[in-house]
Amino acid sequence: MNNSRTTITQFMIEEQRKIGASGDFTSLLNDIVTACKVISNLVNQGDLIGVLGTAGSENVQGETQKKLDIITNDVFIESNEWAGHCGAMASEEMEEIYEIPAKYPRGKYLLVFDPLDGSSNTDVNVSVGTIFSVLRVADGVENPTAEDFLQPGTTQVCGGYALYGPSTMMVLTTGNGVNGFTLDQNIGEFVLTHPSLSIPEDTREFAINSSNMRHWEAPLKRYVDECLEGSTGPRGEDFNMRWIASMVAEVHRILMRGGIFMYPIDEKMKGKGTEGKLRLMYEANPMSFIVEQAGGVCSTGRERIMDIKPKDLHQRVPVIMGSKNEVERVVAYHKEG
Ligand code: AFP
Repeated sequence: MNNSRTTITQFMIEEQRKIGASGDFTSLLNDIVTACKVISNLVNQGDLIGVLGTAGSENVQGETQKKLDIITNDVFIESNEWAGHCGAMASEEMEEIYEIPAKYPRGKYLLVFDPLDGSSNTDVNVSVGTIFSVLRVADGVENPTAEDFLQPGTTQVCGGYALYGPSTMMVLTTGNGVNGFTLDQNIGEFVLTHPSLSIPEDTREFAINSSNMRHWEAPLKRYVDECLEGSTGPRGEDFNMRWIASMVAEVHRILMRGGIFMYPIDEKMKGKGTEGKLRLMYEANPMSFIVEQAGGVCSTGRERIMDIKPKDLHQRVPVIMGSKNEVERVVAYHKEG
């Protein structure tokens, strides 16, 4: 039993003191934390409160929305619109940005979120999560537009996720390392349990949806083929494979014990004119910020994810992230062609 507890609020206030910040960001984070606690509770109650199943609508990505996609999106907005910290919000579930209603003050941060990533897993009771990213409103902008959100990942003030698994956890970075907090259900607070997370540089575990293998580009096929050949192939070692279809759970595993996660571009996507499956602003950028801060590497195979200047709020990108030496190997295979 751990009696010396640092709550997420205490942790953030102490960080804020070190850099002499105003407290605005800490207050925003508090509202995000509240939203994630509400979502954790909804996900946990599931069918007891009738929130599972599809809503009968599609989101901007053309994906069937779950009831929980819509409910959790509303929870995030309601928790973050009133306090005067946000200038505007953007969600994977909404085509347009969310403007802060005129009755509330507008703040200096832009909040970007995927309220329930991996939501197709909710009906089968597998871990899901919330992903969020905080950007700054540019100086002099009073009424942010979608254009103001189109900043590369390197400008993020914070990247974080909440994981709704056997425990509810929150993992975040503000550019000074990565820390993990576990929700203590008895006191209703996230408590620091995983300080200064770091991803091992080497791994023998990879995660990819290999049902898409026949559509992959040659460098990706080569990498996965070599892993599958194991001790009898060029790598000379056996590899393990995982696929949860829930990016938050996947990235969390990599933070805990290393690994490489890949959702690469494939011929099928190219045919449809997209550049990948995962969304740059809602998934790839915040996760890249976390993974890089923990010593990992994140790339599309051709460029660093956080260097991409977004062209569109809902842009998709190929994602290869995790343990440094494996991601660098995949990038090297892309260079060789
Ligand atoms: P959903 O939110 O629609 O379940 O998508 C989850 C996700 O964006 C990401 O979390 C997974 O890694 C990936 O998609 C799974 O994709 P596949 O179903 O194609 O394997």
